[in-house]
Amino acid sequence: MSEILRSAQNDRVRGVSNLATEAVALQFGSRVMTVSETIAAISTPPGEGAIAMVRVSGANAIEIADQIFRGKEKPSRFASHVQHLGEIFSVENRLIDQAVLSIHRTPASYTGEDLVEISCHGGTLVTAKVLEACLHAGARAARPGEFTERAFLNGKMDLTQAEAVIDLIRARTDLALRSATEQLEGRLGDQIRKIRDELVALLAHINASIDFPEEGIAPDEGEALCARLDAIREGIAALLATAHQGRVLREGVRVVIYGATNAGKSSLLNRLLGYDRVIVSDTHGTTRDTIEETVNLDGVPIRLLDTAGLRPSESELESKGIARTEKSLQLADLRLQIADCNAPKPPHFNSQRLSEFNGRPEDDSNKIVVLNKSDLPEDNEWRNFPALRISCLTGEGLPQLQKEILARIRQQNLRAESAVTINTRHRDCLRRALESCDRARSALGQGISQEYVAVDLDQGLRAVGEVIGVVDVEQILDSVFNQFCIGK
Ligand SMILES: Nc1nc2c(ncn2[C@@H]2O[C@H](COP(=O)(O)OP(=O)(O)OP(=O)(O)O)[C@@H](O)[C@H]2O)c(=O)[nH]1
Ligand SMILES: [Mg+2]
Repeated sequence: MSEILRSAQNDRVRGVSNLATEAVALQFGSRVMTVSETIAAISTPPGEGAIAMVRVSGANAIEIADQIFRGKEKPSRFASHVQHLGEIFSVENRLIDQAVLSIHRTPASYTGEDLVEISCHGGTLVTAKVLEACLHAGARAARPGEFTERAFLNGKMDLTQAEAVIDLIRARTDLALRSATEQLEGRLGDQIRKIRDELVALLAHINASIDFPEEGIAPDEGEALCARLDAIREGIAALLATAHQGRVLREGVRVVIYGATNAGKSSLLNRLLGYDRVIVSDTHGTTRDTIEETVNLDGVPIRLLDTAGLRPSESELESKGIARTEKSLQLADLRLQIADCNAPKPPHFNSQRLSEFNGRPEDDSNKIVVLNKSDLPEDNEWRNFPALRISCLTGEGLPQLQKEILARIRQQNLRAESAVTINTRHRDCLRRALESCDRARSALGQGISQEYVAVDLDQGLRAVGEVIGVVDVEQILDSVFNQFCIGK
């Protein structure tokens, strides 16, 4: 590559990065204004507890602490990050509670702003009064997730890290927790930045060849560009492939128990849960609605669904329940079809892969057939029938069933092996990025004008940037931070 091309490329790289930074500043315009307001919220869950915490963040946070706190010293004289015992007073000068207060000076705080944390006694009224004192002293009530939003706006974390905070709070298994922790540490963000940097460099190269057409792009260089783009596409596709696992980590594997009435569906749910969650009785059609509970099976979060038993029904109520069963089955990752081995085989049961419910052909790949009540004599119709035999009464066969559930989950690649997984928002951005890269790749391969390639790459760059919140951030901020609780 000639000197002039190289220097032009460097200019371009700078140009693209500067453009991205400017975009952030411009689009944050309205939010930057609101950031100067001081916010306050109760950061601990509602209800009674030993301790509750009220947080205040913003330019006036320490001044507000000075107004409401009385101790040996004023909070404004405290060293950062050191707790002090004192008393909280209302604006009417009434004692509210004894409390421990610490200040965290900007920028070394969670939000990046001056932050005050007040730990008071965990009564509903006490906490509300401490918050009220902060609001009277000049703070405004924080929106859900606003503390973390400020951390993001102040550059303390990228968007994927902010989202990891929610995942961390909601994690139900060790693996989900590890995944959230790693995302919080920035592992996903690092991978996205790497892809983004490569796209920026590639785009810069192509832009340089547009600006200096006489230099052109040599044929062998064209091949190298294609190879670089292919590598970028592979990186995006690899991250996209973790979407399924990400959903499982966040939401759990959907396992639906279904079958004829009285087969023992509710009994199985109770058995797998380890306690009596659902009513069990020998009346056919006991369960009318779908009931969902989560269990942790060897580190995999499982969303177990008990459903209304399948049978031709005259009752409108029961038909509604059966319609819900059908809907759950459509969304299932894994289906447990259960039958009573002591009763005759229901019509269509698993024969010619026809659905027991509607007689339509069925996909068997994500189905485990279970014969329940193995403690009772087996009806002749079930002789040699291939199915897992269990007894919800004695517990026989249940360990094997659990093993089979885990094996199927592994088979379907639902179990996350890698701790870096993406969520639905990331998937949407990365899908668009991949599409843009695909368009750029085919244009590049066909020798179509470089301008078109550059437009596609630019779109890809923006879509990748959205994942970490580098461009066009405003519209996605609300959807991210609205999921938080107030005070986080
Ligand atoms: N002997 C024996 N009885 C069982 C077993 N599992 C369940 N039952 C009995 O079978 C009857 C039906 O059990 P449920 O769990 O309510 O069955 P279900 O499939 O949820 O029934 P519906 O909700 O009506 O569709 C109850 O009387 C249970 O006690 C088992 O393994 N052995
Ligand atoms: Mg039931």
